[in-house]
Amino acid sequence: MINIKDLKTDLEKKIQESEKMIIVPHNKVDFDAIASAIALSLVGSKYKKNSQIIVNDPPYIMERGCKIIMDDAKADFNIINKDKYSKIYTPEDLFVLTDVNKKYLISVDDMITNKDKTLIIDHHEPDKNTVETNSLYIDSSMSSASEIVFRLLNECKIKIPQNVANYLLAGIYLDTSKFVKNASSNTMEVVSKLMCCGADMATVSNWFTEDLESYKRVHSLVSEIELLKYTYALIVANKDVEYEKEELAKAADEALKFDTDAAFVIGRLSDDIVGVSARSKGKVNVEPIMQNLGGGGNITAGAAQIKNGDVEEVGKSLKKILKPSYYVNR
Ligand SMILES: [Mn+2]
Repeated sequence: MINIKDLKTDLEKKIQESEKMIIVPHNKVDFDAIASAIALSLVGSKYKKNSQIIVNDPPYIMERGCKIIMDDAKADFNIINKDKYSKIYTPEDLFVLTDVNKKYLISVDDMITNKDKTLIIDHHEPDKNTVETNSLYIDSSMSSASEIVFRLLNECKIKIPQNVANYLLAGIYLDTSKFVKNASSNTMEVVSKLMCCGADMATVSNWFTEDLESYKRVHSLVSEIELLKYTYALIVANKDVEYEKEELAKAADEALKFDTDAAFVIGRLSDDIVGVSARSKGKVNVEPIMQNLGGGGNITAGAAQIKNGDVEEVGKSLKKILKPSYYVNR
């Protein structure tokens, strides 16, 4: 658990000592990353400091809803790519990472050199790839970075405008899988307060409508499901089709709708990389299974990438690994 007062004191001090604040969400921004980033720049505004949000994703990989938010926000907030930022970069800039703490998930890793000028706000566990800083505010008991940043704004007594309230609600809605996972009573209290700021559930849920083509691809993956021993489910995709990591993850989520405790989806991500996505309902720990394939994760979700792998070969080795010993004793 983090102390929001400590976070407020630390961030405000760092903002006051810096010319500008550079806010860094993870690559392939999602609602939680972009919403928490936009909301954070309100803290900069309180101190009349210029803040820039770095989004370096090519537009074609961006989800429809994130594009809507970025278009809507660009009148009031500075969202720039790495190229544009490099023209105004100075080593004294304050970097604030949100919804991310790993070096390989951000675009400006090479520009962050001073750990006293770096602060991290996140709800994902740190590891050896975490960006170096003395200001690490990670709270995995929180539903989302949006929830943490909402509490921070509240602590700073910053009024949240209606559009930002909607973004933060979208961030929480995404990371709780529509209030099903990790939504504590505290989370729902934040949701209620956001609605008092004018956030509207219908507007936000409309940002989550799916792209039909991607839906079809995910569902054709799910139709390949094979139920294995010990109620594990396996999907081995056609090796001639290239998938997005997110599509494999969605198919694994879908597969859990059936009578299975854990689902694994294997598909080709690029010419030479095979991806594996794993999901569990909680009885099976998928983390060590993914570690076996060189990846990682937690009990209910994990992934691995195999360089120069073959989809079918990975399927065979996974079948050998799947033993009842991965059931968590309760
Ligand atoms: Mn998040």
